[in-house]
Amino acid sequence: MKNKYDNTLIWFKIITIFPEMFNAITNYGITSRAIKKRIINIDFLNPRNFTKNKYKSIDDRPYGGGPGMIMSAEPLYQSIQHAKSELKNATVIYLSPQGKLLKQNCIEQLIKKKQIIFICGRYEGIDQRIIDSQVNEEWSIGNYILTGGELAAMIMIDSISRFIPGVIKKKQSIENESFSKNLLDHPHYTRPKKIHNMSVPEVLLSGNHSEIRLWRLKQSLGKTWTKRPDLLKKHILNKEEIILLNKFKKYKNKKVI
Ligand code: 4HQ
Repeated sequence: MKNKYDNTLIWFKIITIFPEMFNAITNYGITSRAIKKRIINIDFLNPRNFTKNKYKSIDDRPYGGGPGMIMSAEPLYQSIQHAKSELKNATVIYLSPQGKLLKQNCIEQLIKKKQIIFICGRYEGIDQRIIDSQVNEEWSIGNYILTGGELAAMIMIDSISRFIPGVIKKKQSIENESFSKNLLDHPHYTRPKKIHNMSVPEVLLSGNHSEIRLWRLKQSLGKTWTKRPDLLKKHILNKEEIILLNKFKKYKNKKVI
């Protein structure tokens, strides 16, 4: 008999001392729906449950001295072994500022993995021997310091999930998006036609689909040129786009764009 878990595309196991934080993705929005539809599966292992000491402490002072505490190796090691025994083909990911910087094209690669174990560190980080012996990939969500890896893991799961076929209804709404093309999205408008004396660009009400496409592409190019010139440099402009961007530049001070 085909069991109801068969269609699960990605299995996530998260090693964290704060599993409740993940309610932010398990209980809300599209990620919550993806779990209910069993497209993704998320469960947790708390290293505190693998401690052997009386106080269930998961941290200790750093060898060599210095401020802060380090997550002890043993409870993490036990958690990872347990996780691996359930997900036999898993990639083990540690979130840290030392990791590879996460970009949209990385997300597109990560969705190919079927099983991912995330290690969420707290304090000053985890014992290096865990990284050396257990971790397959280190990822960073950006060049800033967080208080723990949980938010970073949630960001990774969130952005991976929305890329899985069936999680977001319209395939087009994923493909259309900025980063795959190194262009920012065009502006969006919805009803009503007028709010507080501000109207919707006439062309969007015209029903002329080829004009609408050109307008959106021009806005998209113009916005990227204005706000993210670094992205635009990576985008190879075709003839049509060169003309549209020049048009945008020409009128940018005249507010008729
Ligand atoms: N931390 N991208 C330190 C991060 C981080 C990041 C997570 C802080 C791990 C121990 N994680 N803990 N940036 O700043 O992923």
